[in-house]
Amino acid sequence: MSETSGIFQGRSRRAITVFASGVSVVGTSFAVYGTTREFVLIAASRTALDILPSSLVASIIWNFGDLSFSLALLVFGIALAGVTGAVSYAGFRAGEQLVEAAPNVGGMVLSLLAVWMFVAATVWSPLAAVLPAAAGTIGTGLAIARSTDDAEQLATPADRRAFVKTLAGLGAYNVVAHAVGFVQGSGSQTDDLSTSSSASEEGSDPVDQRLGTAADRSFDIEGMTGLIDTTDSFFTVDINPRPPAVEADSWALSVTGNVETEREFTYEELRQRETMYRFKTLRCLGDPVDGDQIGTALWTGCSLMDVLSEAGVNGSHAVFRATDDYYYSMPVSMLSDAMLAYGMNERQLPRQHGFPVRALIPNRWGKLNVKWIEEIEIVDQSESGYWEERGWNGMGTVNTVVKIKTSNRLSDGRVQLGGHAYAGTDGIRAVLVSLDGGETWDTATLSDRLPDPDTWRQWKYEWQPDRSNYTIVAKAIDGTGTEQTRVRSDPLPDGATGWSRLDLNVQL
Ligand SMILES: Nc1nc2c(c(=O)[nH]1)N[C@H]1C(S)=C(S)[C@@H](COP(=O)(O)O)O[C@H]1N2
Ligand SMILES: [Mo]
Repeated sequence: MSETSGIFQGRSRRAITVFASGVSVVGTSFAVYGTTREFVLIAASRTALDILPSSLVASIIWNFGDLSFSLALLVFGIALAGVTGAVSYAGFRAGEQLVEAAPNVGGMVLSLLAVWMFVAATVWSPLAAVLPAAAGTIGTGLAIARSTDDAEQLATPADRRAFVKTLAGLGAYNVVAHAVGFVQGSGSQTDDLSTSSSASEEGSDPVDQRLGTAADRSFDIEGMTGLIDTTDSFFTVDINPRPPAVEADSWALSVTGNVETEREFTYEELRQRETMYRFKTLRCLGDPVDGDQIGTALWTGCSLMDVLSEAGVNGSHAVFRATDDYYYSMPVSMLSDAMLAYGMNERQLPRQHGFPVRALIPNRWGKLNVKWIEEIEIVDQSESGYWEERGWNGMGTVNTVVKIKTSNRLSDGRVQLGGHAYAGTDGIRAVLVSLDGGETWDTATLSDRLPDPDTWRQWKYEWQPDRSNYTIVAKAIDGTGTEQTRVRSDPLPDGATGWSRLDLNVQL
């Protein structure tokens, strides 16, 4: 045996075979995800998230942002490839033993069965497991069946070449499978909202009109959005590694439980109802004082309470359930001004924000705005919610916050600070800025209010610097005249509080 062929022998060859076949299982599951709606990696990650300590999970989701989530997925993916590959390999070897007359056939059959059972149990769907199991088995089979008598050795150079070819083939297959998965997954619903509405005349579209108003009232400050986030700049908080893909045509919202008559509302039925347009800010309970998990959009939809009233509400609480098993229970009294949204800015609600329909609950934390909503069950007592089960509170109204988003040097030498401030439906009356760590205060300039109450305002503050170090502090006074508390607290469990600070160095 030559030195260089060592990695194709014994244990390392087995490891390579296991991994190559496992990657094929995961890759194939990803490729068919658009059709099956089940992806073994997502299913397995969800199970892992349920098993891992919730404090750890919460800190992954809240603190580390998108990048760590992708990294976690990659780690899970590699582990899962190892496990499924091992299942296939073990199945194959057992099958060989069992069917001595035709070891390759026995191996293939048992490997197929083993991987299929494993994947089917993970995604909880027998059909979605078929192709991934077949791909894994073929991978294992090709890599093993080529060798001569000795299962662990590749005796001749020809054997080794064949093994390398098999690996190259599996590699190429996986590039294609993953590409198919990405292409299918990125197909989001970005239809123009107005296409199905009657107002199509230039400038008369109610969404365009409102967005025009918002643009007029926005400050144009470098380094920050105006009063409205674009759909792409809007933050996302999602318990899933990838947002669920729901088909509007086969979707319906069921209203069940303690109602006069249980009802189902199709997507089209909801869109036919009287249209409601609302500017609304969302902020995640996990958003730190200086975080970015806050955003504002114009939402289009219909009144949630009208829909519930048609079913006839008898109970005191509503449990919102979503496709991804996320759920929240809220008192019905909290819903009087709530909305079922199917549009975000000028488009249909995008997939990552809850397509086809999400709930919007004024004045509350982002977590109550359930996405991919499927069912509203009316019950007689309060139940819990997804984050409550994981140590969070925050069923009350949002905390007041000032974001110091950007600092710029203007052409005349002045320094410009800019940001947003939000206090739920109370609104923002004033933002005060201190340049000396809170000794003295001055009022910032506020953008005009958006037409709807549950929205943020922009603020800006400009001055000619005369020293190079500034300790900036910013605080808000809400619409009721209440000054924001200076007491600092972390987001967990009640949402962050406290004034915003920024140490600023200015070149003189
Ligand atoms: N079904 C479902 N709804 C959900 C979530 C989720 O993970 N699944 N996340 C919630 C949380 S914690 C927040 S802050 C908001 C974020 O909404 P966005 O992603 O549209 O910004 O959605 C809420 N609704
Ligand atoms: Mo959130």
